[in-house]
Amino acid sequence: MLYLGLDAGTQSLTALVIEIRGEVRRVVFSHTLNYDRDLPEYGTAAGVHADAGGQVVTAPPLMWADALDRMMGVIAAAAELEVERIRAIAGSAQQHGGVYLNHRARETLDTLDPGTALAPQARMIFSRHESPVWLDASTTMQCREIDAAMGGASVTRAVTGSPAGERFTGPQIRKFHQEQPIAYDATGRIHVVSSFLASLLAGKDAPIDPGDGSGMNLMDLRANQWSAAALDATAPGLAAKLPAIGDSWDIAGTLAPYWQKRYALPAARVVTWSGDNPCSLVGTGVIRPGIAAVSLGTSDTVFACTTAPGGGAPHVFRSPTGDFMSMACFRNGSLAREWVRFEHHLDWDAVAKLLEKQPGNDGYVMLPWLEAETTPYVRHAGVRRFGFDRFDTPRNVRGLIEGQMMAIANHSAGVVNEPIEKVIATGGAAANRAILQVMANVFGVDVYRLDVENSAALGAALRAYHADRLAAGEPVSWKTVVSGFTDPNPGYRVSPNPKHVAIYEELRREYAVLERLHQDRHPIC
Ligand code: ADP
Ligand code: XUL
Repeated sequence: MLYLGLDAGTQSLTALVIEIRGEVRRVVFSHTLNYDRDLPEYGTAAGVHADAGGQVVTAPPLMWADALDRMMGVIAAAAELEVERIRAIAGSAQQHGGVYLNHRARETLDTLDPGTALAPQARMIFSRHESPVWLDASTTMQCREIDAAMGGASVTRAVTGSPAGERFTGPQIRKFHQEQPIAYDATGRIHVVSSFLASLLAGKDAPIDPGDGSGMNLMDLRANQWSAAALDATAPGLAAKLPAIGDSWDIAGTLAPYWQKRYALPAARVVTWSGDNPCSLVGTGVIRPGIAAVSLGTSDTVFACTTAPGGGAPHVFRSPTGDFMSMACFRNGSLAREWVRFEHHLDWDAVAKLLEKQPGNDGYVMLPWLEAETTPYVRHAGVRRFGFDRFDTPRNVRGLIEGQMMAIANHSAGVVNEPIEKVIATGGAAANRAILQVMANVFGVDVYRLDVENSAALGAALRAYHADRLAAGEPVSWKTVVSGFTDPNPGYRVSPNPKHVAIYEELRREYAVLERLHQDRHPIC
């Protein structure tokens, strides 16, 4: 049997097909479309449109639909794939982004013409042509209003799993309602990116899964239902605009006639999609407590599986396995690493050499907040340097990476909630062994990289397998689902250097103090 996992990331759409046949468990196909490179007509940079100040960050939802259409064409044409063996399709998408559909969208999507590409047909279905994405930081006022209406940030957090957050769908909906009330009224359905793409595949309104639903500030985390209080605090008439919440393993439908006819694809089951972080939890095999998964993508995230929603994590989501996942998200991930690399005219090998050369023990520290940061909450963007200036290339490189790793490690304590046994590293920058060495030294435990690079796409494919077997009346445990795909490869193990662990233990305390002192201040330089 073949299972297709799609991951609609910030910068690209990836498809990954796995084969599961008896003892055979392998990845048989993988392909990525990069929005900037492969869909240049949408004019995105790093997958988004940002305003000059970087506060308002959006992407055209039509681009995501178009990319999905092109990807299904690529899959159908792949000589190495027997597409008729695809049993089920599940997906993963960047979290938080809202897709606003008008009242005519349903009818348009029900009657798609397989003789024409999707984009020209879908052009008219949106009541908002630019979707705010998770990088948007323009809803501070709405967050305050929502928290106040809920009875305080701690109440919003207790109910929905997170305090009102700028990038979360609910505050973004509130801002849309306040600034464009007519367009809000013209909105018949508000999806998240994951449920929007699942709806396109299934040809009907797909549910939002609890994993991605908990990234909205709208869902009651314990009940897996919309919270009436959160909806009331957000915008009028919202309940009627939201799709249902379904289980992560629900079958949203069968691949719609458009796809079957246009690309000669089979009547595969379309499984409810989830967010990229919840999918990565499955794709990294982090299905039990005690393991920290660190994803070094556009943003950096650290997450862990927990059996109860408590703890000190900035965010608690539902996991697509039915448990909970705790998470912290760092906005200054790869974009900040790219910045220091360009600023100092380095390629990744040169960055790695600098990281290998100088251990961080001569008293310099950088708070790596090139952009306004989410963990900890930092409103005033700007890196803060202590003990060096902006011309010192080695210290800028080390300072940034070490600062990022120390922040991740310090904030992991509340996420994992128990001693960390090991770290699983994923995402684009996990390809850089020198960065993983700094991570191992800072955490003081072994860091593993997985064989499959896109853990969100793999997680989606594995979720397709799990849901398909469940629907067929032959349920498979999560342990069995992930086995053979997410076992850490010992060849990719990076072990800590005890001397550096001792240095970082002290530096981490210093970093935490500086972080507290400066998070509310303007940068000095
Ligand atoms: P996302 O899924 O969030 O779009 P990825 O996980 O694909 O992002 O990561 C993409 C990022 O990986 C790029 O922006 C780039 O900065 C980073 N990257 C790629 N190769 C390396 C490397 N060798 N060292 C450090 N970072 C790298
Ligand atoms: C998580 C978050 C990001 C996006 C990026 O809260 O904002 O990790 O999901 O894909």
